[in-house]
Amino acid sequence: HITIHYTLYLQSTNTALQRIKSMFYHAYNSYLDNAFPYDELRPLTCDGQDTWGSFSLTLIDALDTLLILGNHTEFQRVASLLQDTVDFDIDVNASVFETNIRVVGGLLSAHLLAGRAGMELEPGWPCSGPLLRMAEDAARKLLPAFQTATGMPYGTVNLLNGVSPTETPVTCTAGVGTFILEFATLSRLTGDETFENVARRALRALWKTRSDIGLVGNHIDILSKKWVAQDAGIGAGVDSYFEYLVKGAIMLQDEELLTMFLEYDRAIQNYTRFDDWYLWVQMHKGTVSMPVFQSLEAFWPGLQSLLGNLDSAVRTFQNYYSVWRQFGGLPEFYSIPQGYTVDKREGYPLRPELIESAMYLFRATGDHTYLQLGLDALESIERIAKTPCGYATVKDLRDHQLDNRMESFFLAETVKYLYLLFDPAHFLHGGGSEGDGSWEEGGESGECVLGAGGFIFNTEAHPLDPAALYCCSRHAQDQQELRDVLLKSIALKPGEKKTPPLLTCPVQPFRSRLSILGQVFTDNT
Ligand code: DMJ
Repeated sequence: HITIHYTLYLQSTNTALQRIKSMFYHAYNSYLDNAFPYDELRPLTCDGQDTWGSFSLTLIDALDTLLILGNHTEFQRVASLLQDTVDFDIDVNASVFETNIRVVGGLLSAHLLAGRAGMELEPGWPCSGPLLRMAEDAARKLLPAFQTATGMPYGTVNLLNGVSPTETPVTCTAGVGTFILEFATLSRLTGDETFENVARRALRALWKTRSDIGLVGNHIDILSKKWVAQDAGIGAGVDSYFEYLVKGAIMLQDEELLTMFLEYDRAIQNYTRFDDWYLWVQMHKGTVSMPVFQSLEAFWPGLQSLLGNLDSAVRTFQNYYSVWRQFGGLPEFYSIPQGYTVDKREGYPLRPELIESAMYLFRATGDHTYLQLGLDALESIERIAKTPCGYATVKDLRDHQLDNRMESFFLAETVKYLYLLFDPAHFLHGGGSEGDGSWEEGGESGECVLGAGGFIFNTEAHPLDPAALYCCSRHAQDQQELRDVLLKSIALKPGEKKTPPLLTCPVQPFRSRLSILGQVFTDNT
């Protein structure tokens, strides 16, 4: 019985993986044929448009999905194409948040996966490389937004001229607190601490603005630190702030970030959770302001599972899945007391969050309910959203009207999480389906053991490798130690003794370290 069940299971997951690949290529090829170099495909008119900037956003966002689906040659082609065609020196007002999660995150992830894709790597990789330089280039364009008295960033920046003097100082909470993953990655790979520092400064400033009952609102004036929208919840405008506290804590092994999250979580559970739904409440009083479930909130069970809060994650997922079953998708807003959609928020722009949670929960529990959600999602998207030119935002889940838009997160996140849900042995889950196992060597003489510590997905589903961060920052630290030792040896005064630095596991070859640190064997350790 077990063998038959297992064989059937494998057959159905293989079929699902093939269907997901076809879904990806239907949209991807159509983007290339009809929309490139614009940011997005318009799936009803079969053409393209710039939306979040003018940087072929869909291609940057989809780049790592190509590799994850096993297409190394196309990954290599697109990685080179983007280097030749994308220019961030443009007079465009861009969202600091979206540019960070989609462009910086997408390029960082592609850079870190370039080794697996068989790209030719420059000697310093993963601590240097062309895609890393592009990511850094894009992130530098965002830095002027952080030059505020509070350290909290403006929401929009002109990529050529910096922040406009007329720019509004009102930013959403997620727009202040969703940088640490990409910016710490940049800093630790390149050795330039600026990025991580500005992200941390913004996080600490935001933390200080929480209410007496431990909640944050939805929009804040980053200059006066006044909360302009005081609804506290886990959805739109806030979501990825909490996500980055948890994932930042894991990726950077950072207790400060975890402490912040756990304190928020206590207040969230206390004031906003009812029957495993999460509502919106007034941030100072804790009184309910909106008894609504938003589709963006569906990332929460996945995040809870990362923290080990499985029971509550499973129950919340069931609530959200019941909404999916009711409509064949998640409406943007769902009124919990009425059990129905909210006026003007009936759409489903092919968002990934419920599928993302299903992926985490399937890994944590092995329960096939989560695969069933995956099949339901595949079926719905094929039936409701497919057009001859791609997949379209569902304008209204009640009558299946469509909008002429395919957001770049469809290929970056929705398709990727679906694929990873049905491939639990994928290398991103620590499995060995990609040939030689779950890790690879990198760095000078192959001292970096990459991928061995698992991957952290940024909020746009771009996987980041904590091992690479560790390896590059250790490499820089070791080089500094060597420089210090050399300088000290040169500058020794007569009679002064050399004091070797504390020994750490070397990142550079031991022999080169030994040639300078020969004295390590002469002391009594
Ligand atoms: C994506 O850009 C990211 O997941 C973001 O955190 C929220 N919105 C979309 C997907 O719904």
